[in-house]
Amino acid sequence: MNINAFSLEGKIAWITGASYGIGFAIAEAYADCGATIVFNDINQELVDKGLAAYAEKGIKAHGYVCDVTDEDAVQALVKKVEEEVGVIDILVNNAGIIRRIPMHEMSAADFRKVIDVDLNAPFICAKAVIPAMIEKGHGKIINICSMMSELGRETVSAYAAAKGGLKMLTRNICSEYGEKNIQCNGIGPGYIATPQTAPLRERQADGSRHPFDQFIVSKTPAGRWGNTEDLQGPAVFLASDASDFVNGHILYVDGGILAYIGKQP
Ligand code: NAP
Ligand code: GCO
Repeated sequence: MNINAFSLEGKIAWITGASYGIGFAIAEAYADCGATIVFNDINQELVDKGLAAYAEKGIKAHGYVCDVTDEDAVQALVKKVEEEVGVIDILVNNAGIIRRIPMHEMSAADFRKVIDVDLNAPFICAKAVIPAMIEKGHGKIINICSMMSELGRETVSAYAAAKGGLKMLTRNICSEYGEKNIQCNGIGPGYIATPQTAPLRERQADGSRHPFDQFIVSKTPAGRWGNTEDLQGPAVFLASDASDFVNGHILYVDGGILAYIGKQP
């Protein structure tokens, strides 16, 4: 086995919404494996925060302000990256939002907003990079899915609809562009400790653990929340030549949640 198949030397990787959290950890791993990092975030403050965090790790990242739901802005960004950095080899659709609101109380505007960021934006970003990938003869697209690509739960109707849709967009990009040597796969993180899930881990007034925190630990065979580092190896694999015949797959990195019926009483 040629271990260099896992190398990302000479590749340009664009990770959306990667100033911190899961996107940042994936970008850090890609840089460690030799890739040049491009990231965007929604405002200059976040981009600056990201640039400082990358610099602290010794990574020279290229950061841009871009709202991934804005097709014109995304097309302009990809053009700029091609001029300033080069053709994107790897796209990670990471930017995402969640609204935890019971469905019967959720406004259609909130529902649409989640679908826009978590489903429409991955379409917009993938569409923007695919033509140059076809021309170059290869490309990797990785969509950050979720447990909610498979499961439902109270209050996350829009998020589950979007992440379920993202799973099928992944399979469709594979179906449509596999013969162009483009691989599109997903990563389905389990419950990962990031700012997005911080409200689910908040300590109670009496200092005890949040009931949802206890629930997740009991639902996870690994017996713990994931951390962002848990996603790094799988993300490198799906970006590298080592996964060239893996296409349309969702790799769940969940400590075993999807395999488990739950603790018996
Ligand atoms: P996060 O901490 O909230 O980071 C997401 C990033 O995307 C933030 O920097 C966010 O900016 C940015 N973003 C949001 N809307 C954007 C837009 N329109 N354009 C550009 N950037 C935008 O989330 P995370 O926990 O690292 O999650 C990253 C991805 O993994 C998401 O797709 C999420 O759904 C998914 N995921 C997370 C978990 C988990 O347990 N944490 C599990 C499964 C899947 P703001 O800070 O301004 O919002
Ligand atoms: C929630 C969580 C989840 C996770 C993740 C699970 O409220 O249930 O935020 O949706 O973020 O996507 O894979």
